[in-house]
Amino acid sequence: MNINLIGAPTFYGADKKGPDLAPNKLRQLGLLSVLNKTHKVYDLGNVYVPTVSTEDKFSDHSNVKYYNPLMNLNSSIAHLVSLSLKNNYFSLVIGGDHSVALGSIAGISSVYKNFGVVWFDAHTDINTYKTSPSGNFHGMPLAYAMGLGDNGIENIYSHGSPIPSKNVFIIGARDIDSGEREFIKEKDLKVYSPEYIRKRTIKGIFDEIMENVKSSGIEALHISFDLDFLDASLVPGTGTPVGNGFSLEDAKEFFSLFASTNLVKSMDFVEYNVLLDKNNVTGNLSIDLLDHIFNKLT
Ligand code: 4U7
Ligand code: MN
Ligand code: MN
Ligand code: MN
Repeated sequence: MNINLIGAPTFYGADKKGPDLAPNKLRQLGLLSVLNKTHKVYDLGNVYVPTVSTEDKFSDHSNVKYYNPLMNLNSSIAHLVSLSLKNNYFSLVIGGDHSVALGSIAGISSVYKNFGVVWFDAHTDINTYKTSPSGNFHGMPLAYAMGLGDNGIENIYSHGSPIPSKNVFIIGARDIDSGEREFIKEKDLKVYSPEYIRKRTIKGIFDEIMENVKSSGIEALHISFDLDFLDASLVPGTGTPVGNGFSLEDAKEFFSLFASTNLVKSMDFVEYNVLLDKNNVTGNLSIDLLDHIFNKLT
């Protein structure tokens, strides 16, 4: 297939430097040659992110750090993702922290009427400015994508629309804030905890999700992969690691299964913090994982 590679070099959503360096670091570690093995890759470079000084992080919003630059970045990402999908190009967004997933989802929503989001994460990222304990946007992108935030997805991308909560599948969450728990209940969100996944097996979870996908007539899937889905011991280079997570093999098994559906049209790969990494362990593991999934995608 044809892939548009889009770098989204920001740390603003995490308020911790390092994820901004990830797109270029992954290129250095061989990302392009891995993707080029079986696909034609167009590297569109990195989306522009303006420099904002730390004193100004709350200047646009009293509860959300770096609000305007992140909304603007997400508009640009949405536009690039939309153009990619319209032309039948796979869209691969390399973060950056997880705030950039909002742009991906906004872009996809302008092309597919009924699509699903498979969110691999130790967190659920559904805080709003009202519930967020940190003010960090990377804990909020799914809330904005579902229309729960203070800014509708149509304002971020005029052709976009919010994703219905029934089309969201969160895999691996194990660190959930109290405000998020309320949304999960209220919206009846599908959140698959490590305990539930271990009990039902990875194939069992996949089957359960695909039953939903089929019965809702979902025509495309977006994978949003946060590195902290993996166990903290495997990923020193991520900003908010959590234990009781998954192995590399688990992630690969999930990817193989989803790739086999032929529904996956786009992906985010986020939360690689280059400055926290030790001996490129997380960087090399990222390349290994991306190699695996793009080998399976056709
Ligand atoms: B990530 C947190 F409070 N929930 O909102 C928050 F625990 O993209 C963490 O999943 C968010 O890594 C983690 O700040 C965001 C916190
Ligand atoms: Mn996340
Ligand atoms: Mn996370
Ligand atoms: Mn994180």
